[in-house]
Amino acid sequence: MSRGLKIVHTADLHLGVGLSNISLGNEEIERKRILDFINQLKKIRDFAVKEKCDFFIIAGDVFHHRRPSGFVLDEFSKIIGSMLKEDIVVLVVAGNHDQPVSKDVRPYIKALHDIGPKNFFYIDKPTVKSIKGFRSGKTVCFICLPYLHPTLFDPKSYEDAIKNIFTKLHGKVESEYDYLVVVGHFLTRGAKLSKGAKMIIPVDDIPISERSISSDDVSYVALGHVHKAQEVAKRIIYSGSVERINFGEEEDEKFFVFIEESGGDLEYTFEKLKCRPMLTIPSLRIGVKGKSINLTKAENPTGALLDVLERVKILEGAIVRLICTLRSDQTIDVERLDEFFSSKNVLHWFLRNEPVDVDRPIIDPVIGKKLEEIFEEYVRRMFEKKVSQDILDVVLKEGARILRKSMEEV
Ligand SMILES: [Mn+2]
Repeated sequence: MSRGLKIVHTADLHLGVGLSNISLGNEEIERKRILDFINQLKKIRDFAVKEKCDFFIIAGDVFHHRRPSGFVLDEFSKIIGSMLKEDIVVLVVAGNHDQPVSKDVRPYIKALHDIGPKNFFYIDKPTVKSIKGFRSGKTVCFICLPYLHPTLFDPKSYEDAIKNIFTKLHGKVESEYDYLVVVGHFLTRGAKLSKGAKMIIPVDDIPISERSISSDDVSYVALGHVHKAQEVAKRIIYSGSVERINFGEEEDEKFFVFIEESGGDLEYTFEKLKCRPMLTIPSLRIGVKGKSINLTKAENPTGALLDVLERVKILEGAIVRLICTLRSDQTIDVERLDEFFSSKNVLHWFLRNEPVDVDRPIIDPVIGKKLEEIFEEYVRRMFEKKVSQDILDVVLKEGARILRKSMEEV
């Protein structure tokens, strides 16, 4: 009896990150956190081995940093090696984090590819590749679309450029295959972002239509880049990241996707990954309203804060972010909070002191002007008569957007 084709699709492993944009400030905690991500990959690997999958697809962003540590590189290599031994084909299509910033630099992961294992592929250029699965004997033709940086294109025609690349690759597809699968790393227009994902997607990303990278004969589109798992459209899927990468993903559940051949077609299910809880206090999710815990009127701010915390359900192993508002003459007894949180077995907690009105424009205290105004003045002074009005407008608009974004970033 012939076996059906089986594929696992994951993406956005971001191995090596503790929390993106946030320093945990403690090596042991960082290490535990890095292991969280590695352990998620192990779980997915175990699933693929148990199910005797043909293909293990990673749709970009393997390592968080362009120079992963030896530990992270070795752990990844061991996990991949154990799948290769089981005759699983591992296909990695490069995400933005996998690509070097300069042409002269090579990504570490390419070294694994260059050893030349028969069933490991790292693809960093748009490529068509037909591969026969060892288990099912079914041939999958992969159209691989690594992340293509928008700055390499005219922003107005970015989407057309991607669409042309897809069409060109599609034209190269030979007829000898059982299923046609696209693997890509892009922001698509239909994608929903995690609640705080503004800070995860590169600021210069240009969303493209999911239709631009698919066609009717494609059985499945395996996407990476957006960290929230979702079906953008039928057969067009983001597996999402494997762990919550920062507080922007606090409310996300995490998954990988299991794809199985059924009646001449590919069906897919989201497989849930248990991951470490993250908790911002206050948040409506836990019934504590407001943007911050206002302690400015408390005589004993530590006591008042602990009163709030006593009412909250804090999950074991959580990473907790406290947002409080304190007067400059008030202090919090860190030792008492440490005691409280270690009694709850949290992995890590930290406190952020927010000004009372977090929405107010950011004023430079010396010049007394809004940062956006200062930026505009500077750009006008430097470039007003040197570049066209069109370019000036784009610079001002984009600059203001990046400024606002950087202010939001936590
Ligand atoms: Mn990405």
